[in-house]
Amino acid sequence: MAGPVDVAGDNPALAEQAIILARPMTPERQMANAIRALAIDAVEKAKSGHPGMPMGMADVATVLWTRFQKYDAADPRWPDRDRFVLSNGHGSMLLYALLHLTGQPGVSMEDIKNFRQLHSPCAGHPEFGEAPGIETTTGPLGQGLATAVGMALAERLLAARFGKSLVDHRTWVMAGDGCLMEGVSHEAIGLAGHLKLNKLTVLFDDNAITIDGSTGLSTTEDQLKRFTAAGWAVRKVDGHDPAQVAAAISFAMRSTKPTLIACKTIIGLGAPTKAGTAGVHGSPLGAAEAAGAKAALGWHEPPFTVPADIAERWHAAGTRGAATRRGWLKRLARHPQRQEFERVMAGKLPENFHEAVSALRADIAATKPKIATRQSSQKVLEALVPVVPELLGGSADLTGSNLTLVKGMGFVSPGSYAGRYVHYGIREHGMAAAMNGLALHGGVIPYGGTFFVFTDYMRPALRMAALMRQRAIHVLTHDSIGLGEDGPTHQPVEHLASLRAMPNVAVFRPADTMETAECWELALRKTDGPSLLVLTRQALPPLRTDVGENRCARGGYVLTEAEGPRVATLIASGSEVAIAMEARDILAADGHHIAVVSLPCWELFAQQDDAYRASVLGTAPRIGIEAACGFGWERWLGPDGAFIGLQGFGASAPAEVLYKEFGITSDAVVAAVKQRLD
Ligand SMILES: Cc1ncc(C[n+]2csc(CCOP(=O)(O)OP(=O)(O)O)c2C)c(N)n1
Ligand SMILES: [Mg+2]
Repeated sequence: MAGPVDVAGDNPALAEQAIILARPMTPERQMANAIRALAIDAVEKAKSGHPGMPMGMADVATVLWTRFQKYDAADPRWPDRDRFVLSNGHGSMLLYALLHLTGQPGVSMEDIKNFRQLHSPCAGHPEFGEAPGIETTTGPLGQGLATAVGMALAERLLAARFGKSLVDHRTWVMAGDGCLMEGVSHEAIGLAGHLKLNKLTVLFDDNAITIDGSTGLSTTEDQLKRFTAAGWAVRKVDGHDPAQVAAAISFAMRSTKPTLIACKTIIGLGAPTKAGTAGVHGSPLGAAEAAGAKAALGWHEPPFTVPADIAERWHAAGTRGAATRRGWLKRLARHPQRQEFERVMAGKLPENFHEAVSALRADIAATKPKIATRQSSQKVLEALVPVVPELLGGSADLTGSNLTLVKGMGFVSPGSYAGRYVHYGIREHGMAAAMNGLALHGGVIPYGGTFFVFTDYMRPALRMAALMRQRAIHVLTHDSIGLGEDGPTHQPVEHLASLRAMPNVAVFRPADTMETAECWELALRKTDGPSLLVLTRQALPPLRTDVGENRCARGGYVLTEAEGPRVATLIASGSEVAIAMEARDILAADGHHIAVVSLPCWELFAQQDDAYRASVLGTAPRIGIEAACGFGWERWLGPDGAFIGLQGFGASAPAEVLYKEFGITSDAVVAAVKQRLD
């Protein structure tokens, strides 16, 4: 189209913006503008990033961080601080600006200048561990909100255990249109509303813009009604009016329900032509628009410069909580549960943990139970839940199948948080994300159950646990065609391979009760990532009665050595180890010397030294046996190996029938070995 474009006419947000920017300048607005300016500068310099969200939510953030949020910049890890979660993580510059301006360690102006560059703590999206004030990694929309539900729940649980004098803080979430459109938000708000997590507040960046344009392109939902229906209190405010925002936050702090505050904002507030459009969502403003924005905001500083008086105000905000923290430290010092509080917050297991595991293993060795490994897991929990009080169990509505509940745990229920078991409901993604929040908060060790096949529904949160290296333990039962009649919708086939491919995750598939106890011990001791316990529905024979070393700790080991020079090595995990043992017996009767290797955890086995691995795997032909697809097995089997498993999906029939149908039998193993002997 030729001729000048009537920008104001094309973009109705600009008229609204003009009214907002005409409001009298206040110190508070200047503080918000410091956030905007840093976001503009950092994104310009990086030539990538998302200026729109920080510019839109700067006023809300300023109200929250200067008047309400409890924190002390001097100690960002203070256990009783409020948690702040930027669920719309693309707006990361908002968080980095806040951390820098309030004087928190780890985010210098130099770091902000290196936004999105290698080794800068100011990564594209906030990453847990990059600076102490970053509470969680966010970016996959909706998950931050679901993670925050776990943090808010952890607060309630610890307050019930240690009392209000040590644990009394809130959880604040910023979330955008995208977070609230994602399915996981449904699970998260449903759980939080039901459990009455009233110290959880969501500040919704209600700007009605996403990447493709107006939210009207894809949604007509009434978020206030949706949250109300889920048991939340709701408020709607002008997100550029600090008085309205403050009033709504005060309301939220008195509410007996979790609260949604829909903050009507203009994305990219200040940008002279692009404000209120998708054009400011995720790309630099460009020199002219950036200069225009700063002029419109009344900001006349060079890039990356905050005037002393504004910097001083922000610094003062960062020390607002100092006296509160000192008071808390005094209370902690004379608190009768001080040691226990410090232990659980540090994530250390109790001193008698080792003893409890030893006693359990002695019992297993003596009783030799022939049970499903899901039952073995329950046996482990019966022994360990009483000695590890920070263990918090739960299941996504499969308690009786996952066997995740043991006597005496008590239930977490709306308004009552002294129990140790959560009915997460049929919300796998929400459960796994909440478990991440529980782990990140600290003071509890979450474990949760579902069917192994439904890890598909929680995979995004498993991935986040892995990325953040959080100790979340998943009890995943019904682990193969061995579950039988429920059929291929419920039979995992590719799940072992796909989860083994995920970095930092320990996938454990124990073969009997002793291995289950060992794997549980390893999962509890693993503080640098999630553990998945992959367990059977069907009973398995006991294979181990030794009680010394935790043999699963090396990931794989020779369960039974050949009685002469090996002619073949059978390698299996979980339920198929027993099949390998049967095959070994048949072959032994024919005078063949066969070793059986149990391989419960590939990740740990891969970490062993070459010599150990070589000694376990041997030089004889190797046969891998697993009731799953063989993807990845070539790693252990080598070029001469054979894999006995599945080529495709399972079927609906009794387990024994399926094992025969798919040829996962000792006879098939014997045949494969004999073929290699000829
Ligand atoms: C699960 C997921 N899907 C897609 C994306 C890519 N993405 C990043 S931001 C965004 C739009 C978000 O819209 P909104 O939350 O309204 O953010 P705003 O533009 O208002 O800042 C999308 C689709 C993502 N980060 N996560
Ligand atoms: Mg939006």
